[in-house]
Amino acid sequence: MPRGDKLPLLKGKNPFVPIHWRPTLTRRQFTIGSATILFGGVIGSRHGMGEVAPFSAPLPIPKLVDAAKQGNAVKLKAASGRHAFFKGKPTHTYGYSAPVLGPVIRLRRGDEVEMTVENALDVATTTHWHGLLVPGHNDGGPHQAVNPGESWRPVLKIDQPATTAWFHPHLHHDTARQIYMGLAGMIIVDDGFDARLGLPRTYGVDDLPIILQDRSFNPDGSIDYGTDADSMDIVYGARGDTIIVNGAIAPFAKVPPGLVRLRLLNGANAQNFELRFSDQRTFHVIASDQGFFSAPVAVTKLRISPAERFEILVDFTNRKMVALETGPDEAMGIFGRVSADGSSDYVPIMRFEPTAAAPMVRHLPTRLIEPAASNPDSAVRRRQFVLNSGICGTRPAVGGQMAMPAVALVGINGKTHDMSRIDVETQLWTTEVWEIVSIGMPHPFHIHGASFRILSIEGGPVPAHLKGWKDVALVEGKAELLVAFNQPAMRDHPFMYHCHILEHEDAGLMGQYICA
Ligand SMILES: [Cu+2]
Repeated sequence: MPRGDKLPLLKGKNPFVPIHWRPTLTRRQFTIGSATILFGGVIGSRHGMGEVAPFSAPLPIPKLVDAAKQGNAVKLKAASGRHAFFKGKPTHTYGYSAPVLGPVIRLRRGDEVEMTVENALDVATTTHWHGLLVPGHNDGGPHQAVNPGESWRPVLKIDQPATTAWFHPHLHHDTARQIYMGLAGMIIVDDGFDARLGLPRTYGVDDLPIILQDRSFNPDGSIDYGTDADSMDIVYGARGDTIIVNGAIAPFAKVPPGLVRLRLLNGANAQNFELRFSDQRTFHVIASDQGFFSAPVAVTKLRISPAERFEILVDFTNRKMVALETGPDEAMGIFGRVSADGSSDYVPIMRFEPTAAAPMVRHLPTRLIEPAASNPDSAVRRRQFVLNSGICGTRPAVGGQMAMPAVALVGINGKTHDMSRIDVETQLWTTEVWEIVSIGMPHPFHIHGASFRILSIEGGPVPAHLKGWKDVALVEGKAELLVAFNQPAMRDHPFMYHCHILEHEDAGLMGQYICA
């Protein structure tokens, strides 16, 4: 266990640097600038990558591992690999049984699945099942390090409503780098409801995994992480200038006309994606982190924060090509702008190209499921958690000045993470109200082994698409969560709660709770 190790050193390319620190870098430079798309130009030239035409590569569809079709035994091998983000420039990466990322694992509710994680890396790792409700000893948190050459074999009892979850490393002080190198994969929990509802569910055809990440690359194509020190990446989290979708830059996806289901996962270290379609069409959110809503929610924009998942239905009946775009990170104020003047503020990250085939699914259901009820009056206790990432000033405001951040303790309630300290004790089958307060900047707050509903944001109402059961929530200012504790965790394998900006987590913005 690398406790007490130095923090990974991060190379500074952070665009969220106050202007008086870096007077020349005022424009957020995505690899795909909207202007270059408009004029059919090339991308990547800023890095000397040569010509990479947008929408020239198909969206990679990770291999589907359907656990039930292989005796409910799933093997994952964490290993180094090589993956060509740029043609002719293979990049050193990490992946699970793949050069980068990993398979999409489908698990059925009611099944017991033996997962085997083999560590073929030259460093220790852990594998956390983010969003699966399993006991602490199976959760894959920082206490479950798997050393190089060793394997870990938890047996997971799957008993939760259908959802889109994911898996990723959680080794304390090395989580951010390992995920940035490529270790992440999606999990689909299936309970049969989507078939009954007539939702799109043909994997890779009208049911697509969309794993959104951002990366910085060096001119030789290598991933730019951990080579130089820049405290700004720790303060704001590492944010790259190139967006990748399932490991590809600006891919296209052929889709059938009619309704297509996208399982969106923000697998970025720190970036909030502000999604919309280039024609600003309406689409429907049908599920968040912990499952389906009672009814689809119509939106034209959707913010997805690190580790969040949303399932959306997009109607391609008009057979027109359309790009999925991301805009300025509104949670980051002036430093989240794509362009300095805010004019060309959205950039395309991939394109959907409807085919001439017949639509597979035409009708949007009006009702989905009846999610488990939640009653704030049932809460047995109220707690407050103050998340501080070490910035003493207020969040950056548009047009505002920000003071030089003072060095402050990174932690929760004034305590930096300590693997030997249990911070909170909860009781099984109870609910509590957790009030989360973000200091310095918005933090995406995640709780292991539990699901919650957002009761209020800044004391006010919650938007419809954030009212479902979740396990991570971006907290700007203050939010109240009603947390349901239905999984046990003992002292030797406690559950974590933490900020999912991975550099914050590694720096100690994390606590531990037990549940019995
Ligand atoms: Cu944070």
